[in-house]
Amino acid sequence: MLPTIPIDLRSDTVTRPSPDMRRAMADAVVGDDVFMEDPTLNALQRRAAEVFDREAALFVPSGSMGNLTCVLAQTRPGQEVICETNGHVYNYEMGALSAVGGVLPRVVDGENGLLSWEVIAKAIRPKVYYRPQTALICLENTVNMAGGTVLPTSRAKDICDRAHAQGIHVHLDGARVFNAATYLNERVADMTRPFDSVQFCLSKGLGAPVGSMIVGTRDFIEHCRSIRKMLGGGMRQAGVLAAAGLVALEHGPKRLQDDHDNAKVLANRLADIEGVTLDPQSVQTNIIIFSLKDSGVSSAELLQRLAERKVLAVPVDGERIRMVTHLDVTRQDVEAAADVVRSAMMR
Ligand code: TLP
Repeated sequence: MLPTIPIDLRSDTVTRPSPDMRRAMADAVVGDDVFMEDPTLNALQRRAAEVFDREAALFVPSGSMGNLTCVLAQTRPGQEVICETNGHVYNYEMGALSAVGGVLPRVVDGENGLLSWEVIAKAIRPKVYYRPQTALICLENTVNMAGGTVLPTSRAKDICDRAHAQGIHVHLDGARVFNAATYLNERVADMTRPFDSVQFCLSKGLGAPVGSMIVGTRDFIEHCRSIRKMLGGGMRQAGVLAAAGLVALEHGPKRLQDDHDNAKVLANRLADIEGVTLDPQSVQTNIIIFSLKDSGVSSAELLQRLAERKVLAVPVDGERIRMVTHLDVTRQDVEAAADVVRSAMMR
């Protein structure tokens, strides 16, 4: 039987606020956050700092603005930022690094999206006065376009320690860092301690409608507050959003294992379909990327057929498709979605 309402596997950004979250938003006590007088927003920022064991945190409207704010706070025009070839900050943020920050992205290939010090070290510029200087390394955890792969904490620490020894800062695009923490069964505070700055999203797996957080030292966050204002991200009665963020931060992480389990079920079923290339073992969190290479079907064609049958996903390129599980997708949904892919592959 075909699904009657769309099963939306395009992203974990598509979730809708739960009734509890909506109630918290409606009841939120608010004030003007440019005056730093929104009690609910201040509570969210205190809570995020506490969860990450940091001095301070700042609410930003999006993950992209969070990343850009952290880059601007730690670089000068003409300097370089090392990031992975398929990294979000390089590929999906409108080139803001260069367009707004005037910095040069220096992209290097990771293994399954994961960088190591050996790879990074080769890209670090010599300290010669006429060469652009490496100011920042940007890591991602989980790695979205590698299929939600997880960066081991020991590797992250190694990179941070060695970068710091050379005076280079390290930023974590932790849009889905709670998914990584769930996979590793570690605390986000322990996983992210060595980073100079961390951005994480409330509006992905955690289920809030809007918003990301930056965490760091008090001085760093005060600097980021000015940059956020410069970028147009100073908000007024943002407590209505922060109320949703508080619910997301308290309850969101506890249920991410369900999304990972559903992704595994989906991956196992997809891997069984003729024409689909996918190693289900490679699926660690809530993102699945499968290939249609050699199947004779392009990703655009299959996506069209899926949409006609009420299953939504996104292309990675001409032959690869991404599916993401989230709180608005059930076990029955992923089973149904796999059946739909099977029939759509036949035409
Ligand atoms: N990712 C979105 C798309 O932009 C691709 C998605 O559907 O996965 N870092 C990472 C690792 C992300 O995956 C995203 C969003 C962001 C940053 C940006 O967050 P927003 O969309 O809030 O600006």
